[in-house]
Amino acid sequence: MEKEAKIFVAGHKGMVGSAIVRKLKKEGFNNLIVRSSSELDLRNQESVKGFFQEQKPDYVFLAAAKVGGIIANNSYRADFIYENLAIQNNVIHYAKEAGVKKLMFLGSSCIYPKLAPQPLKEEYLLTGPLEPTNEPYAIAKIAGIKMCDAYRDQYGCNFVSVMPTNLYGPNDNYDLQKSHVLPALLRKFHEAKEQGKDVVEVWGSGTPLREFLHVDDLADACVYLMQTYNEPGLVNIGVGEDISIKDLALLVKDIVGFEGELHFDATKPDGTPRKLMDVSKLHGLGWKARIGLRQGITEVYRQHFITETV
Ligand code: GFB
Repeated sequence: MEKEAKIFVAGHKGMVGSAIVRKLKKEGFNNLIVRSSSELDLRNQESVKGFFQEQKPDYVFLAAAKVGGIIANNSYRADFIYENLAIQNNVIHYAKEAGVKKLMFLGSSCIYPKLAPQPLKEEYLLTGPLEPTNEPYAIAKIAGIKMCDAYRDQYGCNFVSVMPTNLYGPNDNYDLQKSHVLPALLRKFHEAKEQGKDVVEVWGSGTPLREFLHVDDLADACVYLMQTYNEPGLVNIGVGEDISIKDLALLVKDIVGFEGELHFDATKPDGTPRKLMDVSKLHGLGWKARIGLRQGITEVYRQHFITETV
């Protein structure tokens, strides 16, 4: 990727897109194109067609998506499949029409079968049934991977797919009904501490295992792979270590300094029992995560809850 290349970061206001923009700027890429959803509705075919015809970007990071935690995925099932399919259909197709040199499609670890062997190797894609709570989102993301591969096969497009594990970092969503577990726990423990509460509710049994990657590490990996990786299929982006939701809750409790108890709410779903990425392909490509979980959570906690209130 040349420093003066015209790079479109789709979804630049989200946690992932904003981290990619920060990373690109830091690396000296200054010819970035960004559009808010009110300026360009990526679900609208005509708008996306017009945008690509006019702008003709050289590179595209497709980080725009409708995302959310386990309850949001399960409650807005139609929106998750429709909006994600619409966004990626439009962006991938018109990127090809505009002659984009390379496009990176970002998926998710939930594309793998619910009970796949662990750690999750890239070749486990489409080898078994999906986790029901996020099946519509996963199906859309699987379609995105297959679409990139089909455009590579038929039209010779250099479109690549990367699958990040569960992410956290600046610009996350802290809405307790829609967010992922980490921002939810930070908010719940912080508010419980502020309000002098004795108990914090943690959804599910606490036994599921999840892997967490700081979004700055993800952005670093994406920019690195955009410059070095040109293959069909997919590559996992993760840290290669996981933690139980109970231990994560205890870690967040400790970082926040909450002194009360945890209560596990069994009426809420656990989701997939485990989804640990196999990162040997990624390591073989020359990239490793750097930000440790305690360090990353501590930074995010300070940035979001401490800095903003002083
Ligand atoms: O992060 P999360 O919502 O999504 O939940 P998934 C992870 C685990 O944390 C589940 C538990 O077992 C939740 O029950 N959990 C405990 C909580 N307390 C809370 C809480 O207060 N809020 C939330 N949200 N969870 C999503 C998928 O799955 O992960 C998406 O639905 C996507 O499609 C994303 O793949 C990365 O890891 O289960």
